[in-house]
Amino acid sequence: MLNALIFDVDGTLADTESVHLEAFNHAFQQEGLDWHWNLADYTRLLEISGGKERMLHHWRSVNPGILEVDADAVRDTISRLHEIKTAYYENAVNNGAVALRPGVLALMSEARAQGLQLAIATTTSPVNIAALLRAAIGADWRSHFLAIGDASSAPIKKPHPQVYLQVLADMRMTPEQCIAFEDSANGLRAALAAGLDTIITPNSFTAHHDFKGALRVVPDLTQVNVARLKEWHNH
Ligand code: XBP
Ligand code: MG
Repeated sequence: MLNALIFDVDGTLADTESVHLEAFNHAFQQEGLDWHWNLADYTRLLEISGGKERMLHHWRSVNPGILEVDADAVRDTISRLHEIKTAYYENAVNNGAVALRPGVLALMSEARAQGLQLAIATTTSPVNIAALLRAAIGADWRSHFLAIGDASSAPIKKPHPQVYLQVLADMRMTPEQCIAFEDSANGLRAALAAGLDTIITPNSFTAHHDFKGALRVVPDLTQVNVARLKEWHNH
């Protein structure tokens, strides 16, 4: 029985990562750091879920002993960089920098009309979800979702299944009642580890990832409807 659809955010609901990349580079420049991530850097760095974790991974790669020198100062700097980055990203999204991927809104509307619940399971920050969905759905966006798991509620990032397990518990549902939608190998591994059938919609940052175990890999959600999801899910 299919009762709920659980959506990842970045790369799945919308192609947000190029704006995240711009926001990270803005923060580095603001703080006077000589870091600048290009597309190839960022495609590789996206293998680390979570903006703070990603920046710390980069810092340790360019300065291996940095945490041994002054861990508190490093964490303070990462937090400050992430605040600057998130403010820039939120402003860019509020100014229309990102649209939902094709088919997303139609599938969400059809699912709700047929009595299915919607949920979100992401490693991004809560403000980023609100900015994206307020612009795409409207001020009442939060009422469309029965549960939301994000970086603030699930600090252990994908591929750990924590955020999916939390959302399933919040919805009081079993994995068998749900389908997850993801764009990346980390996201797929997290959803599979939570026991979820997973539909993958790759993007330019993740097209090369290994999607073994996905229920389906489709270019986008324009050809996906509730009837087809139920057919795939029940086999
Ligand atoms: C993708 C991520 C996030 C974003 C950046 O999240 O890993 O870290 O890249 O957002 P999703 P933050 O699970 O939605 O694909 O800087 O807020 O982490
Ligand atoms: Mg994603």
